[in-house]
This record gives sequence, structure tokens and C-alpha cells, in this order.
Amino acid sequence: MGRSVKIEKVDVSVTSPGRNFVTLKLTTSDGVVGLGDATLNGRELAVASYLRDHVAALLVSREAHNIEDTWQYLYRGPYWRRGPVTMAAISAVDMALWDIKGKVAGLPVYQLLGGRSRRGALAYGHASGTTVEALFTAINNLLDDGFKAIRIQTGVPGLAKVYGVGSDQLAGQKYDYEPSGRTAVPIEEDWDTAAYLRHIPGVFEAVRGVFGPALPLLHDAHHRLTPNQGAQLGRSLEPFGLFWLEDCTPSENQEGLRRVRSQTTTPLAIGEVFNSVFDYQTLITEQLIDYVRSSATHTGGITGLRKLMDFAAIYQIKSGFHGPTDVSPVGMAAALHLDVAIHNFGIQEYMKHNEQTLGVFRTSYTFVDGLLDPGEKPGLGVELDEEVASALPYTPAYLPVNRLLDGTMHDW
Ligand code: CS2
Ligand code: MG
Repeated sequence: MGRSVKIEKVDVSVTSPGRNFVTLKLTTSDGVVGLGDATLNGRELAVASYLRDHVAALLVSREAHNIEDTWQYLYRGPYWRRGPVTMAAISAVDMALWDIKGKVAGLPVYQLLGGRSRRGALAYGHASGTTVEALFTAINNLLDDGFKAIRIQTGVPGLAKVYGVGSDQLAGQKYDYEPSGRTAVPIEEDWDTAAYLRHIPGVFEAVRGVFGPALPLLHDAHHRLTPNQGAQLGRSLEPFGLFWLEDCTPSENQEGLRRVRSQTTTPLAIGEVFNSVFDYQTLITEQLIDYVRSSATHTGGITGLRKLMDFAAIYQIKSGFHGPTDVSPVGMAAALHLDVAIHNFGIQEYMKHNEQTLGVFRTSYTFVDGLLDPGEKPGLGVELDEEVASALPYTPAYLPVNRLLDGTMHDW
């Protein structure tokens, strides 16, 4: 059975280098450390408590090598299944166990997942502007930074704040958008779907006019449209050949995508708020999407995400893993090991973490010539500086909420 490796110690770190992160640290009887990302934006303490108060005691003296059994134990054992908090907790344990297995084996995790299927993972970066001119500057900054694919978000005339739009950049500057406000309660933003639907096609026309037909362009409608409005937008963007249109409609109602799919050929990406394969069942079996947007942090770790991608592969659906700054560098590393190993890879989101965050999490993944790579270090390849982390305690912060102009609560 190979040498036994027991989990001896369980620690949960909550730190806030510019934004809050929850990290699980498992230490084995041989002193091998495994890290897992358990960050659930705006509800971080709920997962930290779930791990500290309900999971930690269940892990001590368990066999660290039995990843699948531990996954099933934490999924079926509590009786109450799924949900963002439970699945973020399971995800963190799973990532930490793969980290340990890689370190014990002396191999980077992607080697345990079957080795390389590609030289590196094509990444997309975030460009935004309150105006089209400001957007052009942001796109040029990303191209200069080596990105080969770009997500476009812009201001909408008449709306003060719109999802994904950071400060307008000068040449050489970086995208600084951080949606979570360090406020005691969420900030409220206004939304006007009609104004948005009128404005967006013109933005893509302008961008294609300047940057040409070949540059892969992505856009995130961030769950704000009805299925028919999603169809409208998808169709109006067809002339501009998008890489994908993301979260065009809230997809708890998976069948709503039948309406969108029947009306447009614009590729569709969905799933960053999902936390299990069951959330995708209709979307995948009816080929209503082209890209799976889940992250390892929210969908059951490397074990859960790999199974989801094996299911998606049957339907020629590819990965487009969620990689915003609220997925920690540990969660990003886990995604990258899958990105280079799985066959049905599509693209990887890469919203770069700030220097303060990278002062807490020492990473070994690289970004060269538009491609991300997990690196060759055994395990996941990320270390947590606990001293620096403990000096930056949790700070209350919430994602904004959205209201229509008449005050109706809407999807942010
Ligand atoms: C977004 C996220 O990156 C994306 O595609 O949808 O930034 C999302 O808003 C955040 O992860 C929410 O925490
Ligand atoms: Mg998104």
C-alpha cells in the first residue's frame, strides 16, 4: 500500500493583503505541508468556520493519500450536500491533499494528473475603460504585457458604476478593479439593461476596427440579462467573432440557455458561481455552453473539477477556469495544473494578484508569451508566509449589489 502519511495538524489562515483570503494548511506526521484555497468572496468567515469548527477534527489522523475517499467523506458524510460554503471547504481540503501527494512523490501535481497535454495555458487578461478611448489604452497595456487574449468591459452611458470597469489607465498602467468594497455593508450600484444592450455592440465594432479580426475577445455580461436579452446580445455581437460571451443570464434555470442557444452562435461560457457537476447537467448534455467557467476553489478542488471536465469532454466542451483575484494564488495554481494536463483545455482567466498578495503567497507559476505554466516544483508550487499573513487580519468587505433604476433588486 506504500508508506502511510497521516494528517497531523489542521490550520485555517484568514489574511487580508488588499483583499480577504482563506487558506487551509494541512501538516502531515512527516512535516509535509499541503495548502488549499477556501476563499468565498464576501462570505469568507463562513468557510473558515466550517473548516475550523466542523472539518478540522475529522481530518486529524486520516490517511493523507486517500484523496477520493476523503472527498466522498466530506461530501456525503455531512448529509447536507453542495452549496458554496460546503464546496469551498471540500475544495480546500482536496487541493491540500493533492499538494501533499505531489510533495511526497516529488512531482508537480500536473504529473499526477497524467502529465502535460500542452506547452502552457493560454491566458486572458482584463481590459476596461469608461470610454472606448480609455479601453484602447487598457488593451494596448495588456498586449504590451504579453497577453494574447483579452476580456473587454466598459462603462455604459448613464450608469455611474458598471461591473468590471476599473480606473481608466495611462500607458503602462495595470487593471486595478477590485469589486469588493471594504465597507460594513455592500455598496449599491444602478443598472439599466436597455442602455447596456444599445451600447455594447458599438464598443466591439470600435475595438475590432482598431485591433483587427484575429485578437481573441471575451465579454462578461455578469448574469444581468433575461434569456431572451442574452439571445439578443449574443446575436448583436456575432459580427465581431467573440471568443466567448460569459454569464449572459443567471443559469440556476439551466433551461433558459435553450432560448439563447437557439438564437445565436456566439460561444457561451457559464459556471463560475456553480459548485458541482449537477449545476451543469442540462447545460452540458444539451450542449448549451461551450466553456466551463468553474474554479478548483468553488467546485470540489482538483478532484471535483477534473471529473467535471471529463464529463464536459464527452460533449466537446472546454475549460475556461475562473481566475479573478478572489481566487487565491493557491486556487490559481490548482487550476494551472489541470490546465496543462486535461485534453479539453480552452483558456484560463488571469486577473493578476497585487504585490501585497504575492508577498503572502509565494508562487512558482509563470506567465510567458501569453501562456501560464504551473512550474516544476513538487506539489502545487505555492507557499504561504504565515508571519506576513497573520499581520494582515480579516477586514469586512462585500461585493456590491445591483438595483434597476426603479429600485428593483437585480443581479450584480
Ligand atoms: C467575474 C468575477 O472574473 C469574472 O469573470 O465574474 O470577477 C466575479 O465578479 C468575482 O469573482 C466575484 O467574486
Ligand atoms: Mg465572470
